[in-house]
Amino acid sequence: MNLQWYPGHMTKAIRMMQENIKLIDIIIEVVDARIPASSRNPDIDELGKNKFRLIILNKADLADSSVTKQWKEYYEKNGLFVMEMNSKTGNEADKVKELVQKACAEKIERDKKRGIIGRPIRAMVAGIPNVGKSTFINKLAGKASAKTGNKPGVTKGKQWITLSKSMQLLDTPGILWPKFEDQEVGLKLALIGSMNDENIDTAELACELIKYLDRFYSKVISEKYDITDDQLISLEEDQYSTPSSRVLSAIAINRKCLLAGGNPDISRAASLLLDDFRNGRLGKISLERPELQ
Ligand SMILES: Nc1nc2c(ncn2[C@@H]2O[C@H](COP(=O)(O)OP(=O)(O)O)[C@@H](O)[C@H]2O)c(=O)[nH]1
Ligand SMILES: [Mg+2]
Repeated sequence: MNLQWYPGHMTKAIRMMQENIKLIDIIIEVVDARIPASSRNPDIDELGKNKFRLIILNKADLADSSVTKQWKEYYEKNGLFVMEMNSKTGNEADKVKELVQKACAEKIERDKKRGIIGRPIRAMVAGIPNVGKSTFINKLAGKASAKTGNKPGVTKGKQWITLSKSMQLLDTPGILWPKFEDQEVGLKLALIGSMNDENIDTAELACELIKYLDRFYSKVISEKYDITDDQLISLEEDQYSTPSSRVLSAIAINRKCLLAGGNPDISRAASLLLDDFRNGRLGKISLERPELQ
């Protein structure tokens, strides 16, 4: 998928959001639990300032659960309702519906005082591309009622999905765009695979991942690819190498990613590492922590 956004798309997306926000009580904002800050757009705070709010820390199955817990506490401190979730294989739809009712308790109470009973809560899902909005909607609806895939889906007209007698969901999610101005944000979106790898130097990206993992998950790479300290020391003979490029060389050698002359194929090793990370084969890893925000 291509995450290039142009001013025209952004304006159109904002207009759509503004239009749809008028119709709803609560915004359910889906973010990627591995990078909750980078997969959010702070404009949502302005757009949804008069709405109830629920943040879904989605793809929690791929994130470090202790860090996800910290994120939950962090956003709750900021007055938001928060839930971690695995929309793909999890079974948490009822819990979401319960939390929506809880988040909207004030409105339900207000309605009651005015003699309005049983008016359903209307919700809209929003988030940047690829965080799992469609998968989440499908899970909530209990059938394949929203398009999933790696491209933001386009649905014509407004359709409501009735989730229960007390909740309706707009079937078209609001599309937000990432904050590309920030290099770190772009890097993290690339790491989780939300940007097209075509225009990215994968070896450089893999080196960034290695540096981060070395800091927070120090044994993960050496254990996964059987790299020993002795092997890394022997690779120091290459005077142009850096600590992370030596790790990439070691991955290439140990996984037999070799060029015709027998030298390590760094770019293949980089792709292998990124692929293993993105598919959870390095374990549950979070790339952002609230204390570093
Ligand atoms: N592991 C995991 N993958 C997920 C989860 N939710 C969605 N996905 C995957 O993420 C990709 C993007 O999902 P999609 O719903 O199309 O994202 P959208 O662009 O926000 O609508 C798809 O390959 C989904 O299968 C989740 O909770 N866990
Ligand atoms: Mg979608």
